[in-house]
Amino acid sequence: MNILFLNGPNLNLLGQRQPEIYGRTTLGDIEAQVREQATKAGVTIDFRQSNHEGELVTWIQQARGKFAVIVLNAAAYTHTSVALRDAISAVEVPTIEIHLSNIHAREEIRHRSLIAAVCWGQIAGFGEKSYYLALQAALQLKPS
Ligand code: CA2
Repeated sequence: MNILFLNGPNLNLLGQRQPEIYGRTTLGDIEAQVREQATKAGVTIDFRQSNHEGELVTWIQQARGKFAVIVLNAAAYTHTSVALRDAISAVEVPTIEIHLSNIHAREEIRHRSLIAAVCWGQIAGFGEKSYYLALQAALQLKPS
């Protein structure tokens, strides 16, 4: 099984800015942990980050037939992107929406997710553990 982890804008800054909100762990640290856990579980992962909406759309489109599950932290595009929502709808690869922070407990602009309705489910508020929980969800819930 192959799982695609996608990360949206500014997540490359993790661990370097605003540690009070997003913690001190870098995206590279999270990738290393996810990779280790995936290897132990006998699955392969691809882990990518982009600050560009179109690149994320292209990666989602290209996931068809190559990945069993997409784990997506769309970052700020969560709240704005009809393009990402349409790509998730079209690709027919089960997609798990994740967030480090609990978006529902933050400013009102973050309460609405435009992608939630087309995702398999949402994991939010567990810091870097949101990524590890998403891996577990992908392993346990994957439809055969
Ligand atoms: O909690 C999450 O994972 C978010 O997807 C993070 C996004 C935010 O726009 C969403 O509402 C919730 C922001 C990612 C930016 O990450 C930064 C990390 C360090 C410094 C600045 C931004």
